[in-house]
Amino acid sequence: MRSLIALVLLGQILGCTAVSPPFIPLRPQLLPCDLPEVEHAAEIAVNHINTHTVHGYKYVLNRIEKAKMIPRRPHGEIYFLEMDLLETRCHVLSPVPAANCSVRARHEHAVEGDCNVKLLKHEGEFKVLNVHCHSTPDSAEDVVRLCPDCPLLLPLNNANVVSAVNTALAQFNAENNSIHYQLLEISRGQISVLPPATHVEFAIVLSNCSAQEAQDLAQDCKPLTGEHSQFGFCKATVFDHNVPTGQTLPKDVVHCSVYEQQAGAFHTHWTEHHLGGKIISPGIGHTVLSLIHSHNDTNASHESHSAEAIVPAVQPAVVKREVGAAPPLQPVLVAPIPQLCPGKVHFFSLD
Ligand SMILES: *[C@@H]1O[C@H](CO)[C@@H](O)[C@H](O)[C@H]1NC(C)=O
Ligand SMILES: *[C@@H]1O[C@H](CO)[C@@H](O)[C@H](O)[C@H]1NC(C)=O
Ligand SMILES: *[C@@H]1O[C@H](CO)[C@@H](O)[C@H](O)[C@H]1NC(C)=O
Ligand SMILES: *[C@@H]1O[C@H](CO)[C@@H](O)[C@H](O)[C@H]1NC(C)=O
Ligand SMILES: CC(=O)N[C@H]1CO[C@H](CO)[C@@H](O)[C@@H]1O
Repeated sequence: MRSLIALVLLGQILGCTAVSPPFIPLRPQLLPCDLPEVEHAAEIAVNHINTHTVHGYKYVLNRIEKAKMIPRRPHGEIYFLEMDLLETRCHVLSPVPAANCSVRARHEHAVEGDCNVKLLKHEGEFKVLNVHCHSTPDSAEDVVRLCPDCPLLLPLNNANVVSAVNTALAQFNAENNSIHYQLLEISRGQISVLPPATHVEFAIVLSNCSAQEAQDLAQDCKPLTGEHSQFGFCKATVFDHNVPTGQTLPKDVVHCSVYEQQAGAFHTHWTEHHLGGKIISPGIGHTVLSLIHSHNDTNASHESHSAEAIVPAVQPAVVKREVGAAPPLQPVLVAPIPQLCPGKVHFFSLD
């Protein structure tokens, strides 16, 4: 199989494809992961992922694991990429572009996203056809090895996490009696032992109630939608005063950023997604909110599926070439395959 791929690659290098008989099926071609073209495709894919994710954080490209391309009939090419992403500190609601967001450090319990992406390149433009991602936190062992006292991620429905979020949100709301925010999503939760505290991050949405109205009839308060909608994101540290530490604990720290409305953003769907019952508590039992699972574009079905039959398609083509006497090809068949992938690590490796 490896030598077959080598031959296919060599064919490309020598420009043999130009003289390929027309009946040879379209073959996939492995691409070097650091090829500018592949990196460009990955950039488009990551941007797509960030703009279509409704939970958690924006991600940035860490490494391209594998890349291949198949010509598409009648024109264009289909690219398949396997990529590793890393979670940034920017919530998906934040208007800050992912490129400007800092990557979460390993000692904060980093989270990796693994994505398989399919793109169409046509007339020089890449278009994402399909994305499949899942996100996983770094192992607890890795975090502890790097930083024995660093807090680990907890399930998002952990009782301490939920309680800390409620305390923090109440404090934020108490600072402004005229308006009232509701919880949209708990995005992260960690507990530290010294000092005894719960560290949380959560997204909020402006409701139609004042603080007073919220106290009187909380169940009647609903998130404002459409042009009145307003989202924010909070980070808080809530100390556990019940744990005897022999020292006075500081005041709880709550910091929220309320975002300006973003033109053209998909956020109108946000409230529905989170509070309209379409997505049922994504955090239950999980330490991280999952990255988008899939996105599909029905227009993608135009592509030729026969092109994906990798092994059988190559076999007869190789025989044909050998019989067809292309002498310069022979010695190179035994040459080692150059290490094309994975590509460079942009931040740090979680392997
Ligand atoms: C993002 O970074 C670029 C380049 O450093 C800068 O020009 C731009 O203003 C930044 N944008 C935001 C929203 O921070
Ligand atoms: C309270 O909310 C109003 C309306 O958004 C705002 O104008 C005001 O600055 C806020 N006050 C504080 C103390 O946050
Ligand atoms: C908020 O909206 C809900 C649903 O539209 C409504 O029942 C409730 O009375 C509103 N609350 C206030 C204080 O306007
Ligand atoms: C599919 O293609 C049609 C016609 O080109 C276009 O109008 C439509 O917006 C496309 N759908 C998607 C999801 O891109
Ligand atoms: C697997 C999957 O998500 N399929 C969906 C692709 O998109 C079409 C149209 O938007 C849906 O009907 C499918 O369920």
